[in-house]
Amino acid sequence: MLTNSEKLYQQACQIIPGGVNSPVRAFKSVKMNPIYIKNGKGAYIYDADGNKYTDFVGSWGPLILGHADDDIVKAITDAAVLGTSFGACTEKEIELAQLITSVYPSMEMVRMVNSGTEATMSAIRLARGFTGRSKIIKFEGCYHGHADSFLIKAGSGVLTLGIPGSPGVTDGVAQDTLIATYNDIQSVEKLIDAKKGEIAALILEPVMGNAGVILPQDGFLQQLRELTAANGILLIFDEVITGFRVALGGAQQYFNIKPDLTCLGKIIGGGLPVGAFGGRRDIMEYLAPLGPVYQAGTLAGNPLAMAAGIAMVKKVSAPGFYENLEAKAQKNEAAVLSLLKRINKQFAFNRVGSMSCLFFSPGKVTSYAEAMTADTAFYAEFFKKMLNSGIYLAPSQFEASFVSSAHSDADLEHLAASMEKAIKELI
Ligand code: KE4
Repeated sequence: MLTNSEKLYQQACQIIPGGVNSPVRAFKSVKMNPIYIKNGKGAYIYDADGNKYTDFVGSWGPLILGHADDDIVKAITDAAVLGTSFGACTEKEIELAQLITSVYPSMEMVRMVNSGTEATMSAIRLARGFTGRSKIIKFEGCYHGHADSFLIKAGSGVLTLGIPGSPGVTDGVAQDTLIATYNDIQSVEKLIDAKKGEIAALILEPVMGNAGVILPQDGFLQQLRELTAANGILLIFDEVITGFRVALGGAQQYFNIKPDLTCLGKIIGGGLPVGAFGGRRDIMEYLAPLGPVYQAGTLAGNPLAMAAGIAMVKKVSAPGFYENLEAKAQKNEAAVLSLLKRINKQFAFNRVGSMSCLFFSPGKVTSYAEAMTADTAFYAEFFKKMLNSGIYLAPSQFEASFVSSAHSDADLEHLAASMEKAIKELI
């Protein structure tokens, strides 16, 4: 007897490639078919078969307040009855821009777009236009969305010249992306020395969140800031995950680094499609219609998305919000570390604020290479056991787990107990 999720997946596979609108939702790396979510409220989601899960994915980061937050839903419905889109200027665009730039001092100006990919893609084009240079540096394991310049693998050879990471990405595009190693400043110095005067920008996730969670080692971000400034290279922080997540002011506030450009997404849309990029006024004024670098979007600054984003940013800006979230995240970390000690396992648990990752690795994870030592087969079995215990985690070892303000102490105790049961059954 097929479950409702299985029936829906079969239908989807007939008309949607792989049955999904984004590959990671296909649950391939946990070797099962995807479940279909019917609705969510607070910390919980409910699938098409009526199963309830405590959700630690939060739509991959946006739902720092949990699902269907009353204030966000009201903001969207109030906006909807006034019109869903105008393709013209609205006051809400100014309000969200003011809210963002007031907590991100490095963002003297900001442009709204509809996704994280649009934000990073546009920031790269702007950096190339502003500097007149063509090459960019990214780090192996950092994900910046699916624009061609980012779907690049580390090539062989000392220059680690990029090679296409996907069919459809041309060699011409790939050759302008150089690949460095996160937390290895020498790998960046080598590229800069080899391509003097050719590099427009260096883009990174200040805390890696797409290879699991990997923290910048002491001084790495500061060294990048100094190195890029000394070589006329724009430093771009991709804070699509970390923005409004690890602190109100994102990783740049948490680590006290001032990038030239910042990309945002996820949380600033309150669950609706929103991305943004911004930074130094002299760079942002290169954007059309003021400057020569073209960038546009029919639904950019959409009034419903702006309303959701405004409601979200106002709520997370409330005094004590991040302190309360940190207390929850610390409680979760303490439970995990206590379990690892009791079972005498060297798995790595990495956390910044309310984003974390438990790697089923043989040791610490401070680099992409170490993250790749994680046992993905073990993770797949762990994921299924957690699902059966009513816990919804990312269907991949190489993603982040998120605590929201909607998670109660009881939810965190449920997580810890389920984790202990699942791991003890598997080791
Ligand atoms: P979107 O285009 O998916 O809105 O954002 C791309 C992006 C850019 N930068 C960072 C640091 C990101 O994490 C992302 C997207 N994150 C993934 C999950 N980690 C989205 C999930 C998916 O692809 O379905």
